[in-house]
Amino acid sequence: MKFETVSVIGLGYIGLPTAAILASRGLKVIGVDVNEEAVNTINRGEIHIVEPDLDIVVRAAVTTGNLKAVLQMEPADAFMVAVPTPFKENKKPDLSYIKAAAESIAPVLKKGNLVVLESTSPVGATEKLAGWLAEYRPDLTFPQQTGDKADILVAHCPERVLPGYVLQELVSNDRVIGGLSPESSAAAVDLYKTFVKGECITTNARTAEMAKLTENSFRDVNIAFANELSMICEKLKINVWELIELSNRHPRVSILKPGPGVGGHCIAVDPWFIVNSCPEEAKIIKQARLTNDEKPFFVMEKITKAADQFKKPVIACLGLAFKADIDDLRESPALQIVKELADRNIGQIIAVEPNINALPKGLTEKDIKLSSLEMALGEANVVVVLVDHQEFKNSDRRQFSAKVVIDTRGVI
Ligand code: SAJ
Repeated sequence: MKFETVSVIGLGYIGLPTAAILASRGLKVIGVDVNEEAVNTINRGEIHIVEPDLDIVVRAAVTTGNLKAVLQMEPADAFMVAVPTPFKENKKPDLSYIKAAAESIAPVLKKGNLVVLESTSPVGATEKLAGWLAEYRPDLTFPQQTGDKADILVAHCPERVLPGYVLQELVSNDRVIGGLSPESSAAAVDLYKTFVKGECITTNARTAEMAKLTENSFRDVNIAFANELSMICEKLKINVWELIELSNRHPRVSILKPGPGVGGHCIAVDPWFIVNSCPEEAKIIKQARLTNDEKPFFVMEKITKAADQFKKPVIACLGLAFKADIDDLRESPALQIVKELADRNIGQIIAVEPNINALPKGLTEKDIKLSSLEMALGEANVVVVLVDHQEFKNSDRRQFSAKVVIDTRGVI
């Protein structure tokens, strides 16, 4: 199948890079977003998120006229849905953004169109999306009704890119493509082959949905193992970093790194989609989530105890991002720890985050200073390493001497 115009719905961390890459391959790309500021920024050839080299690709795509951002849906040959799929308070998946996307796509749908769901989704979400489209467009047929004879093709192709490496991974990663019909899978492969160098492997939509959730749950379970080890080692007075290094010398052991908890909007969220659909069966997956969510509190207790030794504790917290060398503070355990420390009122808190210029909302209201590494280390008596940013790894170790150091990332 040949595609000339592709609409990408949701111009965030996944949608915008995907739209820009498609445009760089000569396709006409219409990016749709509800955020007017984001739309205006993109149309100026600029970006509203941080991702290495994305600005260059977006500027080129806008300048050639192949990428434009709009607020209102327009007709296209294919629609790629890359909207958020968060969970609600009770950890149940919130599919309202997918439903809203279906509502906006439906009026412009034409026979022969392909709709691909890219958002990480609970099993059954692609069927739901197709169900909503069918409800809004009873004049068209869909794969769940007429299989390969359907007017509209629907598939799931979960994004799998690592923040910080999005542009490389978008092109090089293999893609799992799960159509609601074989025709839908084949059409989606044709679309992804325009920019993916990795293999495009086809399956059904439910397996594709579960594959993505499985990948992130696998990582979550393995990080939970490392985090549990770090808590065990604390009790047994063993250096967990040395322990892991030694154990990893075994040819079939490869333990991940403990940290202050698991952040980001993927690994801390997606396993709950499995737990929510199979609560009786998903025992390890659930426990891993609980263990990783407990880790920030374990770290807070350690810091509180360390601060207790000083009359006037000054606590330097190195890093606020959810992982190394990015500016993304979403669901960050480091941010959670810093916020909670300020609330506990245990001393002066100095935050060091080289990747941001100002403290985010939620921290500005609190008694927290944002400072350079040098200034913070000059003033602090307790130093907590929360993120393994390059700046911290490369710092002069002498600056840490005579301080109580709590290194959650094994940097120092
Ligand atoms: N972390 C550790 N120890 C480790 C590895 C990670 O504590 O050994 C922590 C990080 O510091 C961070 C969290 O886990 O707080 C998640 O970071 P990450 O680098 O493992 O993953 P994300 O969330 O940036 O991206 C993941 C990736 N999934 C997998 O590697 C299986 C990515 O490929 C997905 O596309 C992405 O989720 C997503 O969008 O779902």
